[in-house]
Amino acid sequence: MPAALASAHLRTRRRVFALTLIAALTGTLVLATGASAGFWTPESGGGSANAESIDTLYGLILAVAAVVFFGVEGALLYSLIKFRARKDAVPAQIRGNTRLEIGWTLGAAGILVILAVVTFVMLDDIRNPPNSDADGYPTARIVNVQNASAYQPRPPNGRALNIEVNGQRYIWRYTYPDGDDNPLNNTFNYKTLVVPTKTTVTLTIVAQDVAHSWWIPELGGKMDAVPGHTNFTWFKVQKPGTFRGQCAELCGRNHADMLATVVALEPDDFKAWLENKRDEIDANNKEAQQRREEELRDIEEGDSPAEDADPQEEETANQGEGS
Ligand SMILES: [Cu+2]
Repeated sequence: MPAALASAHLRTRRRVFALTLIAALTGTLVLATGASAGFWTPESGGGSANAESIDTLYGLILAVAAVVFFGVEGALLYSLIKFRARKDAVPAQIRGNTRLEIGWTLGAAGILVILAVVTFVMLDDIRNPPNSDADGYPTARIVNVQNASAYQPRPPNGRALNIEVNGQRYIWRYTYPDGDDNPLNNTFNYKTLVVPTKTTVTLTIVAQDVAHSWWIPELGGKMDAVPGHTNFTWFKVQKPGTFRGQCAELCGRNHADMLATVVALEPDDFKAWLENKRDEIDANNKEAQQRREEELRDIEEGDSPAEDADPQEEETANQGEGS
């Protein structure tokens, strides 16, 4: 019976194809979680209202989309099976159904309008930072950034810890405010952004060489760091913790090394860390100054400069890992 054999063979091949397809889809879904954020929705968990709102909004839209998807696919599968072709059966000849057509057009439009309204309501929490908690780190009024071409969102009381994030190949530099107008004597750190909890942290994002992108998934969306342009974002962490991210814009050969970490400390611990960092930088500057003076003296006395007097050393001495 060659015909029966051939059909059995075809069935086996179809089954293998279906199983391979399912395995491939499952594999893609499982592997994708390792490469991106959470399984179904964006990451959150730092307690920052912007990240939480993005996550909630995403979950909401996913739920509505799931209801629509399973509804449509269910009706489709039901119809396919119930009304499948049968020998000698002539199906009912139906042309259009005005009520049904108006119904699903209005239904779809209604769903979109509701989603749009909910999105705009929640956008407020995503864009605009709240005030710091009463027991947060003491903050100052945000002053206007000169030449900024975008509006910097502020908390209702106008006060936040405003830190400058500077993207440079292939490291992030963070500059902390110190209340005076001279940015050259500010405390700074590389790689790790240490912040206080319960405090609204606003970020002024700039780039020094090429375009980078600041992204800590658990603390909200990405923000481009573009040379000659200032961008803004913010977050507010409720509990101490470590949040990891990376530059999200291909910026050159070592782009993959451009990691970013945010470490949130209790306000008192943050204060101690900041003072410690300040002292460390002062000590390094003093040492560098001393070395420069020694070199100068050597030159004046006619000796050649010491061999270990590397002018770059001062710079690298300050680029500690921090925290
Ligand atoms: Cu980069």
